[in-house]
Amino acid sequence: METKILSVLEERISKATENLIAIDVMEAEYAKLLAIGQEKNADSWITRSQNQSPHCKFGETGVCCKICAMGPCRITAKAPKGICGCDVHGIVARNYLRFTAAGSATHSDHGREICHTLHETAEDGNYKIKDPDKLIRLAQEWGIETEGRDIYELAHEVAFEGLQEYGKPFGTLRFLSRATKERQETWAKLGIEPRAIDREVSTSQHMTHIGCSSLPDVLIKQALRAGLSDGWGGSMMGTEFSDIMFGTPKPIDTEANLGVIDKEYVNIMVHGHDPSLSEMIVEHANDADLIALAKSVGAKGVNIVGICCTSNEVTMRHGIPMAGNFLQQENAVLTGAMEAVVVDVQCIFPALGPLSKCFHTKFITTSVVAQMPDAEFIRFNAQTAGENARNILTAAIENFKNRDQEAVYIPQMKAKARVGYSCEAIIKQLDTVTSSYIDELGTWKPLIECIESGVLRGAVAMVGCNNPKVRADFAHIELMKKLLKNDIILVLSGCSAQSAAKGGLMNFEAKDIAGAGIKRVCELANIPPVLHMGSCVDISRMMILVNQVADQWGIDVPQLPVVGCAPEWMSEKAVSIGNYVISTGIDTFLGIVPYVDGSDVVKDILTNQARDWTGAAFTFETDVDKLGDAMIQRIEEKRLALGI
Ligand code: XCC
Ligand code: SF4
Repeated sequence: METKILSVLEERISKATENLIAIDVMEAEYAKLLAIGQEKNADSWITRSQNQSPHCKFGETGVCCKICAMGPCRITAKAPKGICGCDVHGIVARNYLRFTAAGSATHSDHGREICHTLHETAEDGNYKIKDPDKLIRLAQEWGIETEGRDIYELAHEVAFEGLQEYGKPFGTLRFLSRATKERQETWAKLGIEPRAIDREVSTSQHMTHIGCSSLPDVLIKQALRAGLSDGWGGSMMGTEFSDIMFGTPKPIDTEANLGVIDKEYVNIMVHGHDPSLSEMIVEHANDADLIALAKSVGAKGVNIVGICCTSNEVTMRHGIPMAGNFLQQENAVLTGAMEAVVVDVQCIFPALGPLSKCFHTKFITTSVVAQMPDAEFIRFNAQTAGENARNILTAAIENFKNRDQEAVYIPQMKAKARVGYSCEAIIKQLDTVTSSYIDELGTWKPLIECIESGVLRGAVAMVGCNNPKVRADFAHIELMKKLLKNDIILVLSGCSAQSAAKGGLMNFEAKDIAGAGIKRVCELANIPPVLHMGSCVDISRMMILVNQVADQWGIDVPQLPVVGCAPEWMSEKAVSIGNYVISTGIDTFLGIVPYVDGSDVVKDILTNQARDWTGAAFTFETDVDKLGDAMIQRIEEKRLALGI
């Protein structure tokens, strides 16, 4: 009897998962690509990561200090203090703060570049204003006169004011006023309201210099502050100003996984984070003369595909297909069908240059911030952007004839995905399904009602990278499936979003693997069960979402049945994000433990004491199943506390 039920169930599941691509299917394809690479003497992250194992224990637990030249000092039972007398808690906390500050600086510098691009916009320039309404709303929010003004003059003033946020001598960040009153008061009371963005990074460096702070709680509070200056400062500006220039994302269909690379076309992979370059490439990819050139070399046209957050940016706005996420970057080259890899900043393997040399692929770097060996450097800047993009496209197209078409191997796997869920787009989608709020268009009330009634148990914001320490994409996809089955809706960004897209979870049909509640919501609202909210800087969208929801619900953010999760994270940026997410009052679950294991005090602050400060804390759990259970349990605890 039992077996019969089981087989019926299994049949149902296998039918439902027809549209999903299983991880072992993906892995079998990657293995084929790896073998192709080995024949060409290419190395890969898999072999390099084996060579690096086991990792240095001192580094891994955070107990090695090389902040001054008396060191490096490594803390052991025999040597419990550094030469200056700093104990293990001070060392671990200082390392943690520096790690955070680097992440905050990286996101924020990306945001600053976007401000500069906004400052370059012109009626007849390379960059224009695509969402003037959003620009006007933001200008009004900042108290800038909008009446009767030229849109570009206004854009330049807003960009200038944005740039001021990086170094203003007095006051705190403008965007803090977007948080709930309770959040603002909590930050003020704790003394972690971020001042100018660069100031928080500099102060973090200052505090960790030899002879400054070594009290762990003081250092971790500064890490929260530096994180907040990213999430509610640099990243938020990156998101808002990108929307103003390139358009605020709305739902759009696309495809994901290596099968989006097309043998008949000139393939160009855009990779990195800053959309200024990729936007230009997408804009010119269909120029008539370039298409003619592509045809003249025997290709059907030009096919742009994305990797990492650059991919998220262009897929959200143009439906450009996603070739994959962080640990997929080498695979895309290994297909042998990539004419050019064009990169901007962040998360680009320096391995791509040497790897490209094993094929006909051109590896083109474009930013002074990210220069690497075996690359062609085409310096990209806002004034010459159109011309730069056309030169890059031309070089890629001309390279098509050098491809060894016989040796090409493109795994034929790709999944459909619907992407483009900015806050504006989600609200609009909710408006279309409910008539009872017709006079309250633009509210989160339908969503609140779904959660309050228990149709949706809660939400998880799943974000972050891949990490060779764990099976690539496995934690992302398994957790998503588990949460969906439990009627917990997902909002995604970064490489987590690409995991979902590659596996088919951003397809509308994926609702069939979800619980009855989510399934109903998906059908009513015509949305997939996991919503792509964008790149990593776009986690700022999630911060706005939860604060507006809390505000309209009339409760505080830490009370919401919502948690954050980065199951496979690896970058400094991810830790900066974690800090601002817990500071915003959202419990955050990490599947990889940061370098803090060496200090029980620091670990306790992050996983425990932080909750007394901000209403939220970290949970570190490397077992995927337990991580999922812990999130579900936390969400249910929050529901119970709310009496819903
Ligand atoms: Fe990088 Fe943003 Fe991580 Fe992906 S998720 S590996 S940081 S691309 Ni942000
Ligand atoms: Fe050693 Fe102190 Fe210098 Fe760190 S700051 S390297 S613990 S002496």
